[in-house]
Amino acid sequence: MWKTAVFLFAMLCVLTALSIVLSSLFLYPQGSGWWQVARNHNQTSCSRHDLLGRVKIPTLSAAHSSISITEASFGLLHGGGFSPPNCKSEYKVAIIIPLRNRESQLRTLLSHMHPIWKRQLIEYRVYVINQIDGELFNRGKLLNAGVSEASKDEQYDCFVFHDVDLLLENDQCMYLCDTEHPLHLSMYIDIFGYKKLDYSVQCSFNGKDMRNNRIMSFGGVSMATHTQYVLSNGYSNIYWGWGAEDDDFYIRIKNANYSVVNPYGRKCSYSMIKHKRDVGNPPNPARFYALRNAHKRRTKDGYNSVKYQVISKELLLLYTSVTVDIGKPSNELLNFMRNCETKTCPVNIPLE
Ligand code: UD2
Ligand code: MN
Repeated sequence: MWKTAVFLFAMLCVLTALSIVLSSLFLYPQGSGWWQVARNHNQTSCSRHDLLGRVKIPTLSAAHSSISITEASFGLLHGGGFSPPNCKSEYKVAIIIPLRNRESQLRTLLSHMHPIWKRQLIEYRVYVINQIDGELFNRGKLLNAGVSEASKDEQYDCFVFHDVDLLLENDQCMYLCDTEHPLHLSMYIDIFGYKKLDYSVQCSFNGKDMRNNRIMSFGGVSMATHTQYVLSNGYSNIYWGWGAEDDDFYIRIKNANYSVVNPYGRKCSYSMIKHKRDVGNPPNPARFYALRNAHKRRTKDGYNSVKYQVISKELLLLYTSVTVDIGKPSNELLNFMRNCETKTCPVNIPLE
């Protein structure tokens, strides 16, 4: 009796071993052992068969319907993150959205973009960086704070800097960084008649004219790897109010010896949600002066010097919400800005 039991047990062991060897030979042929199966499942690079090409831009009410919010949140991790279940994404991407008082646009953006990002099979998480009320808006400083806060959660190797009002029109425009160069995705926008934005021609970095009547903007949606961001020293912190912080970032990138690329061309076209200039974000009168001197400040003022306080951090269904106090411009800087508005800008711009 016990002999039969031992025999059956031995047979079971042999059969199990055999099935493991065979499955590792046929199912996982690249020399991987069965013990690596769980890991290898996730090591496969992602094939993006489910992309649709052009996508419909939602109306406001459609974007805010419970169907579209449910679709957007489906399969997301708490805090607005996603990891493709069957393959490995090339980068860990943090999508950073600077925000103040534009919650309705945020809902439209995320209900439109989450399904696209999921189809793109990228590993990502959305961080919304809210500036507390009251002072002049500062997009650059918020983005620096965003990179710093996201980096406390994970070792992200790719960062997207995303305006809240830009809706992508084609899901083949991939939100993946390039190790060689930073990317600018939002070069074709409906409100500019899809005229290609220009920043690369005749940009002189020694303080001469840099605009030459072109629609010049490096804002909207841009991307950098962690290394590119650190070597460029991120955004300048001194642009309070509207304008030029994006072009300053471009100058930093060029000074760090990178170019800017857009591998997807016109596929990366966007619709901008209609909006007026916000209260608390008037055009910064010192912006052109600051831009002309951007190359001089870039090592002292930027990601390496950003100061802010985290007021709260919440993991919500569609995003991680980080509210920060980024302070306000010093009296010296405010005086400088006033001078630029009324007279000419004084020579040295304060760095706080
Ligand atoms: C352009 C740039 C933008 C930025 C800005 C100058 C493009 C497509 N966009 O946008 O990236 O460089 O010029 O500063 O070139 N925001 C709030 N609340 C506010 C103010 C701003 O949430 O009170 C955020 C929001 O994410 C918004 C972004 O900042 O999308 C840029 O502000 P904007 O949309 O008013 O500026 P716009 O469209 O001229
Ligand atoms: Mn806008």
